[in-house]
Amino acid sequence: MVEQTLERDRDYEQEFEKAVTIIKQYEDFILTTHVNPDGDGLGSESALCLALLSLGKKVTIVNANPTPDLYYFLPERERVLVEVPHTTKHEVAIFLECPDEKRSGGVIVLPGGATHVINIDHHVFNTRYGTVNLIDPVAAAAGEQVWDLICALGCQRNNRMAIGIYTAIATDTGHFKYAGVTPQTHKIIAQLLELGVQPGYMNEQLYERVPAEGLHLLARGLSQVQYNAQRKVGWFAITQDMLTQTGAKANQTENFVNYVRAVEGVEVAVFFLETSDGRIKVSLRSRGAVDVSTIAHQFGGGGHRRAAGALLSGSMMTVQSAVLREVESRVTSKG
Ligand SMILES: [Mn+2]
Repeated sequence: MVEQTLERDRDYEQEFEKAVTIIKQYEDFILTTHVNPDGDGLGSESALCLALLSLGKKVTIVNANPTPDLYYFLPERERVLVEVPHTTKHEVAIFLECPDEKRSGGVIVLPGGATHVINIDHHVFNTRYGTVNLIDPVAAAAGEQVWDLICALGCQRNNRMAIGIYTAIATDTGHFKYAGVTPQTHKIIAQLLELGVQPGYMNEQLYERVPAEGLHLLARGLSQVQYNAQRKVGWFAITQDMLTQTGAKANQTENFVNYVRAVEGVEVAVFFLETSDGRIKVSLRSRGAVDVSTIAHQFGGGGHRRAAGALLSGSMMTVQSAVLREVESRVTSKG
């Protein structure tokens, strides 16, 4: 199957200029990203916050969920508030990779939550809810778009900003391995290294601080991986009981699904996580032939062609059978 060609919005350049003008003009900013924030959202927030502060702006960061322990090395992370809904009005709201405004978890309510809304995203599905919309599915991470913006703002760039952008791009590309990586990705990374980012330090922060409990939980999960008859679909689940028994935290499971996609022959990997409120978080990874974002969409979630997810109500059994049935049918038809 031929993959769709991804393109930037046609008016991207104009919208980009508008964003730069607004940022230069206003003083009071609020930044947010999607629920269960990841390295791209948090790293972009960190870098953009530093850039805005360096221009003398006032910056508030509000997310729907706390920052996972993994990202505690990010500059300005102590500034992140977890407050839903956030009721203080700000002049400019910047949404980082929220395909629609609700993905922020209701942190900023639109319309009316801010005078200007800058929507920065690299997802294909985006409802263009901003007063300015920077939508670029060619970007490997929203961090690439944010770096362009920081450069255009003319502020003094530094190592602390570079750490956020490096984190954003590294985590969204599986450390520069995935299909979304472009020459532009590496050009940006080169600039970040010139600002003193140490790849060894970043690797240690991002991948070599795995808590022992997390490794134990992974071992438990992987011992229960199942495959469909053709071995093209692989999956496993982590329950609240398994978390309690191992002492691991739910946010330590972020990369678990990738171990299954790495199995030879597997087209789609699925990971099911029982959340503390009894819902099931589904993570989907594809090798590329199957577009898992459309599957996630069908279950109320979203994401990218190769990486997507959704949060479902229902028992582990019901959710597993519904999702796996859909995945199987797509793998068979290569849709
Ligand atoms: Mn992203």
